Amino acid sequence: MLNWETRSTAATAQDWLATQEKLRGDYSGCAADFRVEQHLGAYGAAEHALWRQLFDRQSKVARRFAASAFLDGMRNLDMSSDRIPDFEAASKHLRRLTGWEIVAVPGLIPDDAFFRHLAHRRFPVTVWLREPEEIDYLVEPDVFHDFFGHVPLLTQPVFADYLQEYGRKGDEAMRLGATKILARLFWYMVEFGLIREKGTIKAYGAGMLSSATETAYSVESAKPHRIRFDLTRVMSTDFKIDEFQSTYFVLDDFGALFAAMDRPFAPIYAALKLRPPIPAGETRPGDILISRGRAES
Ligand code: HBI
Ligand code: FE
Repeated sequence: MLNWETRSTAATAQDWLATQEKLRGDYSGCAADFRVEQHLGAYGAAEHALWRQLFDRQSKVARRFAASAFLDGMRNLDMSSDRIPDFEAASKHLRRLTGWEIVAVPGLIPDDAFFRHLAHRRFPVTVWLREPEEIDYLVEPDVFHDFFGHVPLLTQPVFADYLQEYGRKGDEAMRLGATKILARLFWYMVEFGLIREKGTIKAYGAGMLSSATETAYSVESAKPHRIRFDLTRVMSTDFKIDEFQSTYFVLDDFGALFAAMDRPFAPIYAALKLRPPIPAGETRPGDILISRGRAES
């Protein structure tokens, strides 16, 4: 389960921090773009052991339910299961495969900084690891969510290009007061995306694949709706951050996601601002339902 709000933006790290309720990371030493050093040596044995426990559990989940692109990505990164990964080692693989790299960050960063990193093919990964009692539930993204969940797909060229395009759209969305609308695309298609492979639903989203239970739910449960991906439909749809999703959007392939970015977004924002968002669990005429959920919204 993921549970964090989209945070606002600010001119400097200090200004931004002042507006935040309380963030968990240590932002004291971060650069203007929110980068920090990873300090691999600072993780203790107990943290590596917890990583291993999470990794073992989620690898099993992934083997059963993850998209082949995600599993390919795990192999490409040559991730070791027993230690918190070295971001620089993973970045070497990424640079070679897709030109992406990882930058270490203290935790959530402002939207503008986040968008800018993505636009430059840099993925921000949080340095801290959750505590043992948080193994199933986490309030902010940690290194396990960010690395295990997000980094594998960055080895996949089409998805990697999509994510850069998402970052590039950030500036305009902020200018037009449409960050929330754009962020739905991240939520549904990066955190909680499903894809059909030879007729079988598979998961590729970081939010579900870093969760002990939401992956199986997203793929197998009869409760949620599974609706074929449509850009404006996704961008019209509200999402909930503190419970399982009641709707998932399903791709036929990552090419469809990337192709959908090749159109002006400003008219979409303008149109969507004129009407209320579609509540998370509802369907609409015109939806292509891959499976209709049986939970009432
Ligand atoms: N910061 N570290 C981090 N990770 C995120 O996923 C993240 C963020 N800041 C903003 C953000 N996500 C989203 O709100 C943007 O996609 C809009
Ligand atoms: Fe995430």
